[in-house]
Amino acid sequence: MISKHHVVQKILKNHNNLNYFSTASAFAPANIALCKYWGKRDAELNLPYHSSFSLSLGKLGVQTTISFAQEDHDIIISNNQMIAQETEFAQRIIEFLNLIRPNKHTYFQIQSTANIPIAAGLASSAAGFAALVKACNRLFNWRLDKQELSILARLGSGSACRSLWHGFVEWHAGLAHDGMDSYGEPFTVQWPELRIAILIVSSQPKNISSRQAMKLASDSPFYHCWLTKVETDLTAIKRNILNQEFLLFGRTVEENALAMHALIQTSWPPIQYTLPATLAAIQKIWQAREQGLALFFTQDAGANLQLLFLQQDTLQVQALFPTAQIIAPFLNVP
Ligand code: 2P0
Repeated sequence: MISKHHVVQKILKNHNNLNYFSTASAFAPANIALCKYWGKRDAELNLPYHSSFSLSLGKLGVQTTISFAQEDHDIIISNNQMIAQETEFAQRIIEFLNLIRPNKHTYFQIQSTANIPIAAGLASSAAGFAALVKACNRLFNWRLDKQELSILARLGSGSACRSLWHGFVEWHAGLAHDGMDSYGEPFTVQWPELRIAILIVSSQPKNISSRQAMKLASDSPFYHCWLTKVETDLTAIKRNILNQEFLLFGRTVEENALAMHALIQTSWPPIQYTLPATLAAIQKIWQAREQGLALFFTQDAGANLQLLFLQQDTLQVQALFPTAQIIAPFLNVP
């Protein structure tokens, strides 16, 4: 098995220089998968069985500052709160810092602020690791390109490799054992009228992490069907974006989410992220669609939904879901 350390060494081989800055900051957007990543061929390197495709959330994401700590341990501060070392959150960051530490006596202070609704359970780890990798690139003056940064971010969290860009991003699964061909790539089509809304139906923490749940994925009797479906959906989603065919696009995205949840529900032990409140919202969406509203949803590994619609239907969506936070992912982003 190839280790994360091996991959980091390979990427940084010709990029080590001694001109460190004392502090560096970076922002990365959160991303919502439109064609989901579910199942790993290599759990150490977060290498997926299949490619996936996402939409970044514009200004919603994580801002991270990294500096050298005077203490003899790393200091992790998230949303102005010191995070205890033994928490899973801190451990995942420390494990990542271990990969890039110039020597074992160098420690860091990581200060991150997320402007994503915490309760949404949105992949803040994706934005967090992408922002951390970008900040490290500045701190150490590595001058890595975005593809290399995407690979480094993936080592922290799979979906983080898609958070290096705004807009649509495809994560190529790749075939190589060391994952050097598994990274994000922007799909550079703009869709300014597209809207995505975050609908929080429950702020309860989920009872199983996606990392844990994903380990069971290939035990589902439907895993091989999922692999076929993802391939078809990914091609269709890209075609629908190119043609700006919203009805076909929305349908494919929603089908893909439903298929992922069918997969999750048929793993063993079975997992259910959908709550009664999720189902009530889904039924409301389906009813509105029957009455002619072009509204679709996607659902990550959690109870909350993300709604997809076009600018022209904003008022109707607001009336149906007054608490949803609406994002225009292609407007006012650098
Ligand atoms: C995705 N999810 O494509 C899928 C869909 C959730 C549902 O990627 O173990 O935090 O760090 O590679 O990326 C969430 O899992 O998992 C995720 P790791 P990650 O966005």
